[in-house]
Amino acid sequence: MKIAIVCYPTFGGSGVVATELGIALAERGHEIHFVTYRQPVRLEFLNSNIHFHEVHVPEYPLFRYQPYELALSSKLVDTIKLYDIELLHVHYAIPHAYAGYMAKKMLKEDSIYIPMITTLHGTDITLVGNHPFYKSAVTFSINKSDVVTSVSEDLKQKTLEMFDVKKPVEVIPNFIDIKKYSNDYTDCQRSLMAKDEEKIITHISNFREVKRIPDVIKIFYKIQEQMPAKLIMVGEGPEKEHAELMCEELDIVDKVVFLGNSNEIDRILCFSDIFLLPSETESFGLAALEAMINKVAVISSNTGGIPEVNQDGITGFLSDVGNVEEMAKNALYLLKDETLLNTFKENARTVASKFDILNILPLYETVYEKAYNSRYKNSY
Ligand code: GMT
Repeated sequence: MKIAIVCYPTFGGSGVVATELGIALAERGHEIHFVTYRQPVRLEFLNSNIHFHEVHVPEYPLFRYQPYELALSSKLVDTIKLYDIELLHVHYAIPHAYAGYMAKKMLKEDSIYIPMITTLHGTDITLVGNHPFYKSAVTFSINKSDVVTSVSEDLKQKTLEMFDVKKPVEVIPNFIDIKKYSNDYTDCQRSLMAKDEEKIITHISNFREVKRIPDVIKIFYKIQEQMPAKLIMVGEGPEKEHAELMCEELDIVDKVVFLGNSNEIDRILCFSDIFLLPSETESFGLAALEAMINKVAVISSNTGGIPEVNQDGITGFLSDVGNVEEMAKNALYLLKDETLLNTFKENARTVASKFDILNILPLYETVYEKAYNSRYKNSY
């Protein structure tokens, strides 16, 4: 099929999922067209099956806010017509589903019927979408999507609770491309990061408030009080400066490494012992899944969709949001017992394997076919 994918191109779960999905679909022979304002970070190459169309928003002094939705819907109409695109898949409802619906309506004027799949990723429902200033438009664009998918059962329930949704919501979990992780790195270069006796704790995120970055530092502080350890912080975002300041105040600067954004997270995870994800809310926790496939045990909060990924007492431990005491205790319990830690690491890999893209991709393909076959009965 010829599919247009709309996503955020930045580091962040929804963009990563959309990009990896597009790449995998292209490998299976579909023609994929990414439509967004910058080339997605995980999209390293373009070929005859993978195209990228940049949305430009011309600046005009009259506008206090530049109209991205308008530019996106126009770009979608032009791209869909030019490449005979058959299906539109938008990731993250705001404002993509809204712009996608406008594109659908414009195309209908030319008797082009394009089905739109909207994948809900989390904060588009739980944090941003639920805001009274956006809620009516988000509800409308969800209901005007031809198929709505959510990345976890928990997110589906939250969507149904928070919005007046008239469409069925199908759960298609996030995934991992296991073949990319089939060769164990032998060049882990652990010694570059830590001394032999030091345990390595890792956190990867976009450093937004919802990730509870201060909890990451607090948990690590308690760990390093009891054993030699290093904390690797990967990512960029608004909470990073505060985190660096906290490390100075706690006098642990020499034990914490801030690496910034990275396209090589598997190389970092390869030498990690524990992954910390104490988020306030998390629809799925893709970062935890990426850690698990790299055989890293996960200490996380028990919020949102995380329990659908990290299994308590098997792949790691889950605690109530903010319970840093318990999270540190659980981390130390694993770190102090090498055999137990190794069992959890192996379990993490086994559980993560169930989310292999080969199991998940056909679920999207089925949804695409269904939507395409009923394109003349689309929601308008
Ligand atoms: O805040 C983030 O982690 C980014 C955000 C996004 O939309 O890019 O992530 C959300 O989507 C990911 C992919 O589906 C999920 O794994 C994350 O759990 C989810 N984040 C939240 O719900 C906070």
